[in-house]
Amino acid sequence: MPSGTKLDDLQARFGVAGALRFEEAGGLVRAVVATARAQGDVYLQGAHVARYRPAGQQQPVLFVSTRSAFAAGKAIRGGVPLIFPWFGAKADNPSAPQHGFARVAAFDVESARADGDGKVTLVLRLEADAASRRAWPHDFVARYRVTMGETLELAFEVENRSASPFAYEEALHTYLTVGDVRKATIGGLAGTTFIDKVDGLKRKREGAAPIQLGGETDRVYLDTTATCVVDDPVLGRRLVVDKQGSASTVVWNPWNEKAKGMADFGDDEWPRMVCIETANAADNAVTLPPGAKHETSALIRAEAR
Ligand code: TA6
Repeated sequence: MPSGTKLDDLQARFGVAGALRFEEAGGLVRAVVATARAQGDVYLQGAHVARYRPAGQQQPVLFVSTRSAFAAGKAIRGGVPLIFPWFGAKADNPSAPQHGFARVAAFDVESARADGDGKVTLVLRLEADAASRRAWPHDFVARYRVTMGETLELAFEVENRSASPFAYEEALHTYLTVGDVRKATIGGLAGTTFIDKVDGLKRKREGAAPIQLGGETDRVYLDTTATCVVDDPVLGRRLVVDKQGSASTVVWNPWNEKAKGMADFGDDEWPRMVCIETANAADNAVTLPPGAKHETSALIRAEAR
């Protein structure tokens, strides 16, 4: 439970009247963006962007389950979980938490600013500590820049503070809201090789047509820098995910059976979401020499069809 002083201190140092405030919700601290351009929430736990709705959009761009936990040590089911430093199961330790530790780690606020036209930028920071070193024996500093305005810009930078190189995986694990995933199509991945996690990790090649999901889908598309476009005829909009510094894109929907097995996901919520994840995973893991930095960013926007 954050102490009042922590909130008071954050508000005093980083709050911006009419644009950015800090509050406590469910024992977690969140930054709340509220401007003429956008509304959104960023939890300090996991630097988790849990809400984003630009002005003019009736429906939020990001999906969050109504069953999600908002509690210390629990990842929020939706928004943009920040996956680092491994994706999925940890290769050398199956008992390690899936998707690394960053998404439940306590980030600090490094800076915050609001510019004249309703855009808010928050920079959150995570440094290696004894706990992270036990899970992953490397020294790093991670900085996550979240910019909310007409678009949502997420930029995750990792710096190697160790004396030797290290390799890591990462993903901006973005849950997008769609009217009905069975009617939406995903463009941008034609001809791309992917690892099919619902078919024995087989490597397959995507066809030429825009992707339309027809069942549980869990694919890691490799060696792709492409912009993905989710065309949503039900909500009458397209969601565009541009990216830099990312060579993998993950597409995921649990579908009905898998959804039933997820305590923090409503049985009937799966048609309203699709994950388009800006990642570096599997063959595309990042190797950083000592002192080097790598930034992975996604620029997400909604546009009329
Ligand atoms: O990115 C897709 C995926 O790796 C799926 O395999 C599924 O596990 C999803 O992430 C959600 O993982 P989580 O640990 O948040 O339940």
